[in-house]
Amino acid sequence: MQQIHVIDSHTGGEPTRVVVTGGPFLGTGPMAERAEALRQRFDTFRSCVVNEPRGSDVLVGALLCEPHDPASAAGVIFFNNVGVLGMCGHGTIGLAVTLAHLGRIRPGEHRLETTVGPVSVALHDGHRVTVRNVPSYRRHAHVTVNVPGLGPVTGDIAWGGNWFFLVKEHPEEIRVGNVDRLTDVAWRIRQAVNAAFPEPVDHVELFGPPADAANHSRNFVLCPGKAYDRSPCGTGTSAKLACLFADGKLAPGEVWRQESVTGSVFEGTVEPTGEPGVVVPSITGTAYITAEATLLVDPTDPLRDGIRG
Ligand code: PYC
Repeated sequence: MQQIHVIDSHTGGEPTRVVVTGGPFLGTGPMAERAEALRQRFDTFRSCVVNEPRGSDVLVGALLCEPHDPASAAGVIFFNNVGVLGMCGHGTIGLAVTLAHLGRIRPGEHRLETTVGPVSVALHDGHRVTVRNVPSYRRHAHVTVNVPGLGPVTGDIAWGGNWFFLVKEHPEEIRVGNVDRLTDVAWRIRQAVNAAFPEPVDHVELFGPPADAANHSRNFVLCPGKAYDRSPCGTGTSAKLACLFADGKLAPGEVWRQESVTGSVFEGTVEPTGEPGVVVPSITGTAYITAEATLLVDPTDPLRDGIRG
C-alpha cells in the first residue's frame, strides 16, 4: 500500500489538504519547475489526493516541498480537482496553521515559495494568519462580454496569483441557497471571457452587498473545476483589492473586509509597489485543523487514482 500523510484544515469554510509525506519527488528546482513536473508526470497523484473517493471537488491540495532557497520556511504546490493552481490564499493560511500544528513554525514572519513567486505569512497565533501575496494588478478595466442566456456582462480582468474576472453589476443574489444558479451564471461568464480574451481566466467572482454591515462586500467565487470557494478567496480578494486601488477606492493600508457567500471574512490591505497599478495585497484570515490522516492507496484498486473528469 502506498501511504500519504495528510493534514486537513479549513479556512473560512474552504478546505485545504496539506500533503506532508508520501508525495512524488519533483526535483530541487524552483516551485514553478516542480509544478510542471507534477502536472506532466504525476497528475494521478494530484487526483488521488483531492478527488473522490478520498476527497471532493471543493478540496484544495497543498504539496509541501523542501524550499529552493534555504531561507524560506517551505515550498508549496497548490492543486485542485482539475489541475495545478498558481497561488492559493486560503490554502496558504491553512498551510501556515498546519506548519504551526506540526511545530515547524512559530508565531512571526515566514517566507514561503509558491509556483507564482514567493509570499510571506505572519502567523499571529495558532489560527490567525496574514498572507503577503504576490504583486497583483488589473489587466483590463470594465470590459463587456456577451454571455449566452445572460446578455452583456461587464467586469474587470485582474491577477491576484490566479486570473479572475470580477463582476459588480448583475442581478444575482449572493447566498448559499442560490449557489446552483450562481455556479451556472459564473460558468457561462467564464466561457464568454475565455472566448474573448487571451488571459487564462479560470476564476469568476461576483460581488454584492454584505450581509453584515461591518463588511464592505460579499462575493461568490467560482473556481477552475466548477466548485465554489467557501471562503472569500485569498487570490480573488487580492484581485479585488488591485481593482479598488486602480479605481482610487482603496488607499494604501486601508482595510477592506471581504465577506464570502458563506459569511466568512478576510481582511485585506494593499501596499503600492511603485509600478503603476501594481500592489502587494495582504490578506488576513483564520484556519482550523480538521483531520490528520494517512491516505492508503491499494495498487489493485481500480479507483486508486481518484475519479478524474
Ligand atoms: O483562496 O486563493 C484562494 C483560492 C483559490 C482557489 C480556492 N481558494
